[in-house]
Amino acid sequence: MAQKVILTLSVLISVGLIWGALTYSPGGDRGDSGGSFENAPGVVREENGVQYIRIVARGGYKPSQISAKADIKTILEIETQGTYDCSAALNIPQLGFQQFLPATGVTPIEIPAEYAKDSLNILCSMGMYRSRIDFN
Ligand SMILES: [Cu+2]
Repeated sequence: MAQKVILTLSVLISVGLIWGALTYSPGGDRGDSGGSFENAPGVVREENGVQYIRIVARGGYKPSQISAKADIKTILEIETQGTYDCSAALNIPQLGFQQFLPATGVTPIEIPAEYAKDSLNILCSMGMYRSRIDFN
């Protein structure tokens, strides 16, 4: 009888361990929910009721994930730094925006408040490099 109890207990413990291992996800994997995502300093700032988002385009877009405030006039500042790769061929499909950026400089792109919701994808013309802004 005692053996049966011990067997049942060890089965329960094993199941618990396996379940734990399967459902454990190391920090950083937050899926698409945004919410608690922390931006690096200097990426998003607000001045006089306008939100500014700074993205560096060079061999990709950095940062690749940005959390921003929704429903506020937003200006993307796309910074190029001797950018000769295709991240200079900027494409923001949801805004119908497509432009070649200067190799070096800062290109401001206005996002009207009504577009500052859900998420916005920043892509190179081929869709190989990308960044995503989550508005919440
Ligand atoms: Cu590309």
